[in-house]
Amino acid sequence: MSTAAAAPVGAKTPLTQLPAWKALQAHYRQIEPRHLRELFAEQPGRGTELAASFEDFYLDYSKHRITGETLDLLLELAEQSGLTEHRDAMFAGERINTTEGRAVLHVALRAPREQVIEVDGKNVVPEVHEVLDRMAEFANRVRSGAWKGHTGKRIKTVINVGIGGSDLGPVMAYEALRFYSQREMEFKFVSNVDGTDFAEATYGLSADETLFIISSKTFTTLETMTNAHTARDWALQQLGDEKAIAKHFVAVSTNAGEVAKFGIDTANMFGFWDWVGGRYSMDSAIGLSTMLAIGPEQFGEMLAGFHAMDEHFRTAPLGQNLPVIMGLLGVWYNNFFGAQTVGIFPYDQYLKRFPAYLQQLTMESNGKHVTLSGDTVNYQTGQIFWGEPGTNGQHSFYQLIHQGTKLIPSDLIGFVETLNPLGKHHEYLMANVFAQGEALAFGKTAEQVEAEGTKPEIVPHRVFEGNRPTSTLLIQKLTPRSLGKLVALYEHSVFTQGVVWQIDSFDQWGVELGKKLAVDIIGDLDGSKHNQHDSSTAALIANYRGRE
Ligand code: G6Q
Repeated sequence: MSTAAAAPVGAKTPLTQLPAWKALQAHYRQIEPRHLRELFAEQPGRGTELAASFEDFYLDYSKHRITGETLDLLLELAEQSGLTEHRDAMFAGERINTTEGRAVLHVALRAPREQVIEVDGKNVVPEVHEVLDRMAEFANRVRSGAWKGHTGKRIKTVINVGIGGSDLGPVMAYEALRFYSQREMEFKFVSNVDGTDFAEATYGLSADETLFIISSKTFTTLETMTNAHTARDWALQQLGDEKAIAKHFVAVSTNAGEVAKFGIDTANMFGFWDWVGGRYSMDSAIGLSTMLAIGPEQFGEMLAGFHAMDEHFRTAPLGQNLPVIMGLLGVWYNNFFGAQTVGIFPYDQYLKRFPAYLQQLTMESNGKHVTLSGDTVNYQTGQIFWGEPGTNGQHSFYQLIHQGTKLIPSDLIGFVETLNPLGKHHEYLMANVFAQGEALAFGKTAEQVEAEGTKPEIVPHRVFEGNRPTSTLLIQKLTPRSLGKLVALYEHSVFTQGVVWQIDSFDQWGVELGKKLAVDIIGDLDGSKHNQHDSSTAALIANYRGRE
């Protein structure tokens, strides 16, 4: 086990100098003019040949502008980029987050008890399970009503206070797994420093039935600490006794000192470690609200799903490896077709927060402009991820994907079984998944439009060029386990891309500057400071102050 702080794999050939990159550039010129209609006509078995599966996940990537050769070249690019070595370094606990000198071990959060994963010679898996066990004990007490609030009542509402990685995973997982949640309890999430978020979340609530989970890795984040103090005041105002805090506040953090200073008993603190990145932390104690909602057993199922996908990523040959294939297809469009964005369209209402979750995972991880060695990249890195659940998006922005001028490769995610069978709803939903993939790929020609008797001047407006690529991911059913696999699939896809782009996917320095400037400007707003600003910012501050 290495304890080195240096990059895990040796000096790199610049990406654009790799033989596979050059071959892909030449290959792109052959593929770009080709239409999916031709590619399908030429390869009768394409629909099943360009597909891969793992357990109940079936990934159809045949509607991509690729041939078998494209995939071979992309796989060569992954190999020449050292993907397997980087992957193994991550699983071995090496400090692959070089700019922060940290290991990247979210995979340890879902490792079974008996697995050994070492950081600096120490097996971290026992600590992971120790915290999971404490969380489970706490969750069982709250869920059963054994945990009583200050006035002896059971907890009815749980409010997670956190932001970014300490919010998006918990809220996404709660929404996704709401079907499995304890319905007598209500779960809310406060993240924004905008007081509206707190005010609306607590509107009409009784503090004596409310539990706050203050989730912050650092316990210093402005938004979370502001909301946490407001929550404390709100609770004290209703309960009128400092002793009540111990019954209504718990903390999830790596910073015991700050937790104690805030007034939360560290016996009610659930810890995690510096090798858990914020956006990779939903399996750590940051997932406490998820465990409270669905119970320890189902939470364990979710972790088992993550772990299953980890093992698939770690062991499956690259050409059958779902995260690798998805990651490389992203590279193909980003770096060769120049596609700027990726559409994420889950056809499941429970996944309504999944696109927002993925935005942080993908864009904070791979939105980088320098390589691991500090050189400015001369190619594009992270794509812009966005999306909404289907079918809603079809009645708004899909127009641009079908007939606009931009290429937007999209992921369509569907489930074979619904959790809420109601008449023919599910068949209609799934018919739309398949119809969209088909329409985007094959479009509608002018001849077809004319044959329908359309007036000649209207024909061009009704033509669909097609050749719009999609992946379709078909999963059996939305369960804690399949959610775990789904999230891990994208985590490792992001990793794959980061390795190819030679960047640090695990730091987030880009978040810092705005945070620091905001702290300075607070002084300008309350008049305690008179910082120098550019003329625009100075005028905005003056305008705001003049109108208060
Ligand atoms: C995620 C980022 C960021 C972080 C938040 C909250 O990878 O680091 O989104 O999660 O800024 O940080 P704290 O948990 O420390 O409050």
